[in-house]
Amino acid sequence: GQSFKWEDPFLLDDQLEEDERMIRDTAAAFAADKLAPRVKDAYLNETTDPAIFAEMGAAGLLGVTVSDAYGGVGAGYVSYGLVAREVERIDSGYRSMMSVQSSLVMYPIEAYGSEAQKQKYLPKLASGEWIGCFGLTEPDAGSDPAGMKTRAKKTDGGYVLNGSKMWISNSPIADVFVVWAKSEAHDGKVRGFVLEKGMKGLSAPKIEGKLSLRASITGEIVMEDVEVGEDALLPNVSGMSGPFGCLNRARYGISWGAMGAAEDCWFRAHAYGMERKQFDRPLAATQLYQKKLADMQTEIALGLQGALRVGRLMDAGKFAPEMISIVKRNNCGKALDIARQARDMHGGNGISSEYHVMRHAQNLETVNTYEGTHDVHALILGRGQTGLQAFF
Ligand code: TGC
Ligand code: FAD
Repeated sequence: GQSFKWEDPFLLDDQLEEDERMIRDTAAAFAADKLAPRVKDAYLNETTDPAIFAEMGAAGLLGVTVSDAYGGVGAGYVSYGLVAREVERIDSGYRSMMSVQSSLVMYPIEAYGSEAQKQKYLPKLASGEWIGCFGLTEPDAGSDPAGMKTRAKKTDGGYVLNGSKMWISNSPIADVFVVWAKSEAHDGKVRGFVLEKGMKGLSAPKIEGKLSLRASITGEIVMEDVEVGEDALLPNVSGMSGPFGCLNRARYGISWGAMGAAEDCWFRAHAYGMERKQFDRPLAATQLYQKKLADMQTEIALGLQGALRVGRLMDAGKFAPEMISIVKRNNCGKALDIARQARDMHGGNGISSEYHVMRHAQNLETVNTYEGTHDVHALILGRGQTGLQAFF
């Protein structure tokens, strides 16, 4: 019979293709060599090294699903998920940097952009020479992005944009801004625009004082009469399905990433409990400690299987957004619970940056909130099974 591998209870590894395992191993090596040594200081000092983008690009971790004709890897969604898991094993902020660039900036340019836009932007985003950000959320439009106030007004040769975006990953260091605005020339429908650093009237101040996701820089995007040409408009999508199409991909990646952070917490709690003795025996020899380890193992094994299944359906072109809501919501919520438990299991050491688990727990507060909060995904699923929307 098969012996039980406690770290990989359902033999996930066996369910991957050879090329998927190779991409996974590349990401794991990158995370160990380049990200792990940086993370503690980056988090404590709230500093983001922009060089990480070029390093990720060189390792082939940006635009995993984007066509190799434009500098991407041309791999599938399972591969993309595996990269997210390995990167987020180190820190959710690093995975944010990667997933915004891949799913929220490269994906819309590839899926909705003109040939000229694809050729101009995708290779430099894939190499990490350029950093991208995605502006949907506004100060008064978070869970309800359709309530955005940002406007694009038609001019002779293009558009003029006004508005402000809030809580935007990467924005203070971004070269390329994918921004969503209601366009008067298109019946007030939401349209995507690609803006560039240095445009007159465009600024991206940093948001200070975050207690979560501190290794990933976050800012605003302020647009005051930003003039762009017709060539800044993403021509091939109109309406909220534009930004939501990007969110589907990013949310799916997060469902794997959150499990990577949870696995790191689980393995650390396991190792700590085997080593640390109280009452003359290892903590891991107690029933309460073992129950917590069993719960972690169970939720992670199930969560990873769910993410893998959705990834296979995406690769087969057979996914519905509700499937993604199930795994985004469940895996973020479970990962947050696991990180909090791991913090507790480390006792006093659990609050130290040396032990990493509290950093994961703090990060996962954001991960559970962005890309649709835990409760917003419940409402998407409630609507999906009743046909009745309960948002308002
Ligand atoms: P609703 O009436 O349901 O739909 C409006 C239009 O959009 C289409 N649509 C979708 N298309 C593709 N995929 C999806 N998942 C879609 N969901 C909706 C829909 O078919 C319709 O199209 P059309 O052509 O008929 O107009 O939309 P609603 O306005 O009622 O939305 C409700 C709700 C709550 C589901 C939605 O607003 C929502 O998901 N809110 C959460 C907002 C959110 O997730 N924001 C994320 C911001 S980005 C971010 O957080 C990045 S962090 C990244 C990081 O750092 O890693
Ligand atoms: P709100 O929508 O005000 O929600 C507050 C609370 O009310 C939540 O608990 C929510 O679940 C609940 N709630 C809302 N509506 C309902 C309802 N109808 N019924 C019941 N409860 C409800 N956005 C981007 O566009 N690009 C980015 O790169 C980006 N990066 C981010 C990075 C960080 C670090 C953070 C914190 C956020 C980021 N976001 C980004 C924004 C993120 O997507 C939003 O914060 C999120 O969608 C929630 O919106 P909100 O903060 O306005 O909260």
